[in-house]
Parts: sequence; C-alpha cells; structure tokens
Amino acid sequence: MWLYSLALALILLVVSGILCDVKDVCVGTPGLPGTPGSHGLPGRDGRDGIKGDPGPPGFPAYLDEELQSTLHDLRHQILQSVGVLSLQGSLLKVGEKIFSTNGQSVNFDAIRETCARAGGQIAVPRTPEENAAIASLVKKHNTYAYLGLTEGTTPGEFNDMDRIPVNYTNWYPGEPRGSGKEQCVEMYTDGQWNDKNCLQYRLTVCEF
Ligand SMILES: [Ca+2]
Repeated sequence: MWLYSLALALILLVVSGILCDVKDVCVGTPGLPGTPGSHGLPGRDGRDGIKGDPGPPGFPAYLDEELQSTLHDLRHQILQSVGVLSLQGSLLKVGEKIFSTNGQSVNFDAIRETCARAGGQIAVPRTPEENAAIASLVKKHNTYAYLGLTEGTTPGEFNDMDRIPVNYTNWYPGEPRGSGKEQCVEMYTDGQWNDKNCLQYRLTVCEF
C-alpha cells in the first residue's frame, strides 16, 4: 500500500514539473511578472518652509548716478521735442496740459476715439487760459471744435467725460438752450461755447 502511495506522489511531482528531493524545500518555476499598478493620487502639499533671509538693501534713487543721468537726458529730449512741436504749431502747452489737433473735422464719437487711440482724451478747458489755447487752434483751422462735455440728466447741465459737472464755462450769451436736444458742446472761433447735437463735423482737439 505505501509503495502505491509513493508511486502516486512521484507521478504527481513529475506531472507538476517539480521534481526535488523530499527533504529540500521545493521551488516552482517563477511566474510571469504582473502588469504594473496604476499611479496613485498626488500627495498633499507640504507645510510652508521657514522664512528666507532678507535681501540686500537697495540704493535710494537719488544716489544712483546712472539713473539720474538717464532721467536728465530724457527730460532734455522731451523738452526739445515739445519745443519743436510747439514751434510748428502741432501742440500747445498750458501748465501741465498739452493740447493738440490733427486738423481733422469728424463727429463727436470719432474725436473721442481718435484722442483715446493717441493716449489722451477730447479737450476740456478748465480755465480761461486753457480755453484760449483751444480757441487758438480753432481759429487757426477756421472751424468749430467739439469739447469734451456732454449734457447730463438735468437739461442745461454739462459734465466732463467722467460725468462730473464742470466749474469753468464760457457759454455764448443765451446758450445753452438745446434743453436735452443738443447734448454736445462746440467752441466758436472766438472761444465761446454753444450746445449742439453730436453729429456735426468738428475739429479734433485732444488733451494730454
Ligand atoms: Ca445751442
């Protein structure tokens, strides 16, 4: 009977491809490697690191000679350019403001666009001096100009482009009398103002 069992065990070992000494640990043939696992989710953020050392101190601008020299040159060049353009009548400097015209007459919206594209805005005289400067451009081109003013919700009340009522005005006697129908303002060649509809062709005067 035991002989039969031994023979059976040997047959099983041979069939399974594992033939080894009974006393040893039996080792099977290695299996094929499994497919790699999918990547895990990203980990959480770590804690903040410790604060770094302060950077080296900078120089105050007034001590930086190279910067001062560059600024001096720039100022000189700007003044030269303004001088040349003033001489040619291309611009008028009044205090901190510069007025300029391209000589073109277009409607109010087109003037606003042109001035904005040039980096400025449609001219608004805030003082008699500024009004006189704009008037000199108007007179030179022998036409009328639109100013950067429009009628507010209250008829006869005119605001600047930020919708703020203006302090300085220079209305022609009897104006404004459009009463809601004339929402723009034109300047006559003598510098006086008249409220007018916004669709006329008027001189483009911008301020910078
Ligand atoms: Ca009018």
